[in-house]
Amino acid sequence: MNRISRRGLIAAVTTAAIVLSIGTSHAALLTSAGYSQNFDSMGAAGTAPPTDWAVFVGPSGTTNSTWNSSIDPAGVAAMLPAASALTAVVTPSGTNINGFNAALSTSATADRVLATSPTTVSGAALQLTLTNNTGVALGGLGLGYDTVRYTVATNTSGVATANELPGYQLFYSLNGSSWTNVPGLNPTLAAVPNTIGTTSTTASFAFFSAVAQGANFYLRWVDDNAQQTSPDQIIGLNNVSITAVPLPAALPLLLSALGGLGLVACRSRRCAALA
Ligand SMILES: [Ca+2]
Ligand SMILES: [Ca+2]
Ligand SMILES: [Ca+2]
Repeated sequence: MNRISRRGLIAAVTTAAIVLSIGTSHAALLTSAGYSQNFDSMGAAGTAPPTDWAVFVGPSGTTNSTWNSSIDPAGVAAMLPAASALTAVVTPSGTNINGFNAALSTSATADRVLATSPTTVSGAALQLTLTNNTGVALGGLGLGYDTVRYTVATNTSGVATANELPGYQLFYSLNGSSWTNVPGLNPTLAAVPNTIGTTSTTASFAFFSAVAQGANFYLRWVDDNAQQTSPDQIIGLNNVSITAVPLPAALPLLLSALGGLGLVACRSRRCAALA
């Protein structure tokens, strides 16, 4: 191969790599030491999320009334990569289907937050791709994250009206195509009120099936596009921390994980059995 054709090949490969990188994310490793992301590496002007993160949006044909009482997993599976870059701002406002790189506050502009304010379609999602690199099969996850509440949602008369589905609902996928909701993490208005502030969530959950060492899995924090307020209450994700719940040593850890879910399960008929 002569020098010119080699250069052409390198250019072609580079171009292909750039095309492939648009709208895709690269897996980060989940080790036994855990995973954390505070989004501060985006800086004040960054227009891309960290490489292991990506913004997804509902497909055309969906609307703000697609999800009014619940977010269906098939609808989450149908979401598509956002078409454009993040908007870097200090204080997010209005609607923005591609997501914001926002400051935590005007007095903490180095503390960056990945924020959403879905419009037009069913909603927006923040996706994290991880590879199980703990050396053992994974039975579940311990999770911590902050939901930053930037605005108070109001109706067309300017009266504060809570979104039908407040905050982010968490879904996970073990194959990148089908998605499972973690019902214990679906926010209530008490947990994510229609006020300005930050909600810190700490929980754990078990996967429906173990994740093998070396396998990828995916998390999506999904923000419904509310029907009755426009824009939605603008929210963002900050300070994500994830710990592995390994399968072999699983019993005590999984029991504690199930215990975390039990806080919610206790509202159901199984409460008596768990108590
Ligand atoms: Ca941050
Ligand atoms: Ca919303
Ligand atoms: Ca809705």
